[in-house]
Amino acid sequence: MDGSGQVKREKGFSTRAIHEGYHPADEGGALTPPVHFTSTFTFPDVESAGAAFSGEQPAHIYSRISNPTVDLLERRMASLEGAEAAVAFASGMGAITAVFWSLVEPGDEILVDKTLYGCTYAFFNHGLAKFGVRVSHVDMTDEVALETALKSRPKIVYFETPANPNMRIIDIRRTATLAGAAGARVIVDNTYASPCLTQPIALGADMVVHSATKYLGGHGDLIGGLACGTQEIMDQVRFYGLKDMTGAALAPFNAMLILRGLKTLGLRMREHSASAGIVARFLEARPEVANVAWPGLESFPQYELAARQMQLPGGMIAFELKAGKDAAITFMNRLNMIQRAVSLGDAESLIQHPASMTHSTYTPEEQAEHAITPGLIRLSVGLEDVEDILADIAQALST
Ligand code: 7XF
Repeated sequence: MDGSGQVKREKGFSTRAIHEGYHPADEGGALTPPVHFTSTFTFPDVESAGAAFSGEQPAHIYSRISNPTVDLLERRMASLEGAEAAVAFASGMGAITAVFWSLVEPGDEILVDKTLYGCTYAFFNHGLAKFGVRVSHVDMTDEVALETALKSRPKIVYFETPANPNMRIIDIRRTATLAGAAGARVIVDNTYASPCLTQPIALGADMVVHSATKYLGGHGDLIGGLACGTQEIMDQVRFYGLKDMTGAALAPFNAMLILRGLKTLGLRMREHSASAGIVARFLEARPEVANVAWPGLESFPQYELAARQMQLPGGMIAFELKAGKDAAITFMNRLNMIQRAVSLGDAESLIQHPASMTHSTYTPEEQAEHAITPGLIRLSVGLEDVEDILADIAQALST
């Protein structure tokens, strides 16, 4: 309670996405935060520079390590993910690689889900594995298989939910409980859901990573990444993973664009979800379509888990045509408005073929093993009028 007898509560998600961490009065009344275009920071004397370098006196030193504009984005994202701290990166892969270089050593085992974004899969299996880290894959939707895999006591448990590209949902609370009991840290790639729809840390995860290129930025005009977690781990990730191992620092201009994107994240996710629901139901009713994976469909195998774990089902759909891969490619080539492109979460609807595009880092045998089917189509439902999205799909299916 405060003096007025009101119960104090944390401000809402969109309010924090707009205001968190910034006070116009500190910047001459400027409504929007200034962008600090600077590579380095000056010191009045060498002694204070030394105190900053030793960590005795916190200060910005050099923009590969920290920058006031990037710092504001990090504070805002930490708030939205319910984390103590966050670190921003030049890309989602920058975030993922810096986190792993910071936390694993040769001989460690990491346990990762069956389906991962193609470059994450390549980093684990071709990158980390080369440096003596054991990478084990398990289907984390299968509790028995997960419990068995945890018996070898991996250091880290890592998954995406919904998974790119096939929309499998992992139960964060259950996985975090089992992993925690086995002494593993849990890291969730929250790119598909965004913190607006899923809050992994509140469900027991230790860390969250993002490709900010997607819903967080939201406008297809930048590449960026974020990691969120405890202050202690984020310090390690910043002062080792970012500073020394990857150098994948986010530019202040891109931090400003992501800050601008975050202001409308709630608004956009509600619209993406609403339109995706209409598109998913339309696809499901079409005779040419074999199956549709969208977490809000009653036919979705993990419908109840998704309803429990996600505020809304989101804007991503995966589907297959009855006539298979060649028909899928012909269908995609016939689209007029919906753009054939990788990436997702933009205002423009984007469609792509995971087997030959985002997930071509898997061999065909690996794709078969990891539930990435040859005819799978991935659609990121944009913010255009939904009637126009439906009309484009209808003409491409039927001509
Ligand atoms: O380094 P990026 O900002 O592109 O982010 C990497 C990344 C990390 N996690 C997930 C779940 C992702 O989807 C991505 C990037 N995926 C894009 C896509 O699936 O279309 C990349 C285009 S190849």
